[in-house]
Amino acid sequence: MDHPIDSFGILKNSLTSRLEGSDADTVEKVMDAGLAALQDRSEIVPFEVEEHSGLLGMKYSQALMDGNRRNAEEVVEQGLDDGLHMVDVAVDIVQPAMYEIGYLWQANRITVAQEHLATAISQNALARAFIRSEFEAPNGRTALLSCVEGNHHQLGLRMVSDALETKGWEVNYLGADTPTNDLIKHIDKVSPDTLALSVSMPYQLLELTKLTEIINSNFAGKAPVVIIGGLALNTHPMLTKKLWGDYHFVDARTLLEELN
Ligand code: B12
Repeated sequence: MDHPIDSFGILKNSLTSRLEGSDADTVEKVMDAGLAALQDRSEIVPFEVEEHSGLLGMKYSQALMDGNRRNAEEVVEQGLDDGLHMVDVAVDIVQPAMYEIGYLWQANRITVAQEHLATAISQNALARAFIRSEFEAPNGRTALLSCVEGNHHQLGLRMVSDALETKGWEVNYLGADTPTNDLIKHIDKVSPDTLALSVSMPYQLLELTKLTEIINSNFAGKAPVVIIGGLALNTHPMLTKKLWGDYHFVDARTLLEELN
């Protein structure tokens, strides 16, 4: 993936070379302001980074910055030793650190390779937390979880899946970017009680719309309960008022607390 700063610079050169006089000046000023905002991290860090959970959160973040898997896993182990539930480790420690990785990538302060490494480290760390978890007895409920077609961000949905599994759900976790038609066939095949869909980028809401329309028409009367979540919905809360699903939850812990 290209850095937004590089892409923005290319866009600026391309636009200004095609324009003349005051049009070119205006576009140049607008693009320079955009570039300056991207370079100044204070302009682009919204609320989530402020929510680091204390020392463990900071240590975990540092371990990701350093690309140090062992340190990251030690932080997770420490959190569990201190009595944190796996979901708290995921939501309070791993998630904010991954958000921070996103801002650092956006600000061109870390490379795509470092971001990939941070994701891989977090996947391992979460797996360690999962195997140390206590699981409630099976509750007879089933969930099928998938990112919508085109969404490659699967770590958050994995947290949701793991959280449900600790509560006794039987989960069918498909991960990233399931083609809509195949997902429909799979819903038909496994008939889950609940379908959990993840959407990270605003444009992926189009695929969510298409998917939920097909579900409503294909499975009329016996459609699964649809739960939606992901960054696209969290950053545009006005979109979440049951436009697509039956429920929306902002993170894995809220889902556990509020889903009946
Ligand atoms: C890692 C990463 C990637 C990896 C993902 C790898 C993987 N295996 O998952 C890869 C390299 C694939 C990637 C690609 C891209 N990425 Co990216 N990526 C990230 C990053 C740094 C972390 C994602 C993550 O793991 N977050 C942590 C998880 C735990 O948080 P979460 O997803 O929000 O999940 C929680 C809640 O949202 C909720 N939730 C999520 N799903 C669901 C579902 C249900 C049912 C429920 C109830 C709740 C729920 O619960 C979760 C757990 O609590 C984010 C930064 C960020 N802010 O997230 C950028 C980010 C999302 N990416 C971004 C971009 C721009 C891209 C690309 C377009 C880059 C490019 N030019 O190619 C592509 C698009 C790929 C695609 N088509 O989807 C931007 C999006 C900006 C925007 N406009 O929205 C971000 C925000 C980075 C940034 N600051 O600019 N990316």
